[in-house]
Amino acid sequence: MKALLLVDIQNGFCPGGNLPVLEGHEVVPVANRLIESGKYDLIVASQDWHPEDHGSFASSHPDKVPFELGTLSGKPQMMWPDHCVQGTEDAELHPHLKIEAIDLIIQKGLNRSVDSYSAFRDNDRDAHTGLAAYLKDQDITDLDVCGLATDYCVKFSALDALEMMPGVQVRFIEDASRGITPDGVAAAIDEMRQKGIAIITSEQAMSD
Ligand code: VGL
Ligand code: ZN
Repeated sequence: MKALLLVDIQNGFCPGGNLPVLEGHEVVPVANRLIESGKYDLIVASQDWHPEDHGSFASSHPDKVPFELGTLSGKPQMMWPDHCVQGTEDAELHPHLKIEAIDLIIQKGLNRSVDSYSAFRDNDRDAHTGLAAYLKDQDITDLDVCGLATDYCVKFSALDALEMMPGVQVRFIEDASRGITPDGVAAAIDEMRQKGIAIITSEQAMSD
């Protein structure tokens, strides 16, 4: 059984959003082709879903500006611009994404005192979203991961998939993903490959 995990394809991470990823919207048509390919038994999407005073926001810290390193609950934390606040347009999945084909949406980042890049668990590896148990329950043997942003939520989701679901083949779909910085993307791809995640194109994903 094969599943596709679409990570954070939200307005907030596309041009015009509050934490825009360069060309972020370009993943949408690719994701739609994957969805419509008929190759997947299950399609899951994650949604960054923060309270307005989330501790990862620079605005929650009097002396911090966005993209500066700070701390959250005593641990190093990148300070982000306010983004994907619950109930705002910024937090909505991209309007052109084939949302009706998505079987499950996992919301994350709700707890203001810890960030949650991965769709599987928070950055402290403490609270689980239930996604790993759900995918195991559905007898998923193969998981393809893509979306936004490659160097944060996509990478952490793919690595957690590998770690939390031993035996599941995990692949990263490069052209269905975009990242925040070029260096970050290169390092993320290296790390994923090194840890056993196959780096593939959407063509490959749809051909086998
Ligand atoms: C993300 C930074 C903060 C992501 C989410 O979806 O990659 N990055 N929150
Ligand atoms: Zn976030």
